[in-house]
Amino acid sequence: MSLSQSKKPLLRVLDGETLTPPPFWLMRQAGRYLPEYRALRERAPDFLEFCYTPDLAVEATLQPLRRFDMDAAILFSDILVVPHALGQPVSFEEGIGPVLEAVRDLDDLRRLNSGRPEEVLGPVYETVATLKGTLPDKTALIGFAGAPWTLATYMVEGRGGTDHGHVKNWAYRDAEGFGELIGLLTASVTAHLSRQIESGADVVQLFDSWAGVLAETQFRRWVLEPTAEIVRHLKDKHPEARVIGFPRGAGALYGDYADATGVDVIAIDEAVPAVWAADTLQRGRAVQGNLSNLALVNGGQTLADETHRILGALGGGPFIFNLGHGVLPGTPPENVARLASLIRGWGP
Ligand code: 1CP
Repeated sequence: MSLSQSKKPLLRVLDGETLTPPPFWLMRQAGRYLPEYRALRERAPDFLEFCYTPDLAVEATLQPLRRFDMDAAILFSDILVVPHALGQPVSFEEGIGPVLEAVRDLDDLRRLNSGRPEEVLGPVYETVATLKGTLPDKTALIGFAGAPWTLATYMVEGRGGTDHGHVKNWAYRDAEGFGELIGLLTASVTAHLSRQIESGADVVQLFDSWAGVLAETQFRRWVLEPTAEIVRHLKDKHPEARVIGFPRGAGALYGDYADATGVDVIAIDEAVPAVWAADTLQRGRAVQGNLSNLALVNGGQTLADETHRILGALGGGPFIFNLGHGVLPGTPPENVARLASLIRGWGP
C-alpha cells in the first residue's frame, strides 16, 4: 500500500486504529435528497443508463463530498447492475423502484442470457478509475456490490417491498437449484468487486440488505457461506483488499457473521445496541454504523443526542460513523451538514 493511501483516515480505522473523531460517510450519500442530484438525474431519465455513463456517475459520486467532505466517496452505481449484466431485464420505475422479470426456478435461471457481464459493466470500472484519479488523497474510495442473498431476493421476487415468499420458498423447496443461483451470484459478485479493486477502489462493501429475513439455518447457508467465499477469493487475489460487510437485520447472528465471514468491518443497522456492538463485535475490529436514518430526517436535539450516544459507545475503538441504513429521499441537506459538524466536533 502506498504512503498516501495509508494516510487516509478511513483506511487507518480499517487496519484497527482508533481515531478521534472517527471518519464518517453515509450509505446512499448520493441521491434524491440533494437538489443537484435531481438536476443531474434529469440528464439521463433511464436510471441504468445513468449508472453506465461515467461522466454522470462520477459527478453524482462527488456531489455529497462537495457539501459535506465525507471521509469516503462511494461509487455511484446500484446493486442491480449485476443481475442486469447477467441478462435479466431490469428497469427502475418512478414511484415503484426496481422492477425485474422474475426468475422463479432453474428453467428461468437457465434462460438468462448471461451475455458478457464484463462488457455491460465496463463503464462502472471506468467510473472507479476516474474517481481514483480525481479524489483528494485523504478521501477513501468505496466500491460495492449486493451480496448474493440480497441480489437473489430482487431477482426472484421481481421487485422490492414483498414478504420474500417466493425466494424463501425456492430455497426450501429446491435447495440445490437455488444453490445454483447463489453460486452464479457468488462468482459474479467476486468478479465485479475484484474489477473495482483493480480499477482503484480502496475498500469494497457488501450490502446484504435482506439478511435479516432468514431462519438461522438459511442464514448460515445463503448469507454466511457465500460471503465467506467472496471474502476468501478477494483476499487470495488481492491480499490488500478490505471488505465491509453489512448484513442488515442480522440481530443475534451479527456475532457469527463477524467471526465466520472474514470481513474487516461489520456495518450495523440501527437496531443493534451500540454498547453491545462495542463489547461483542468491535474487539480490535472496526465497526460501522448505526444512526437511524429517521433521526437524520428529523434533526433537532434528538439527532445530537443519538449521535453522541453512538460516539460514546463506539468511538473508543476502531469506528466509522455511518447510518444504520441509507439516507432517505426526504432528508434535509442541512441536517447532514449538522451531523458532519457534530461528528467533527466530538472529543472525549
Ligand atoms: O434517482 C433515483 O430515483 C434512483 C434512486 C437510487 C439511487 C440513488 C437507486 C434505485 N439506487 C441508487 C444508488 C445506490 N444504490 C447506491 C450508490 C449511491 C450511494 O450510496 O451514495 C448504492 C450503494 C445503492 C445500493 C442499493 N440499491 C441497495 C443496498 C442498500 C440498501 O438501501 O439497502 C439496494 C437494496 C438497492 C436497490 C434499489 N435501487 C434503487 C432503489 C430505490 C432500491 C431499493 C428498492 C427497495 O425498496 O427494495
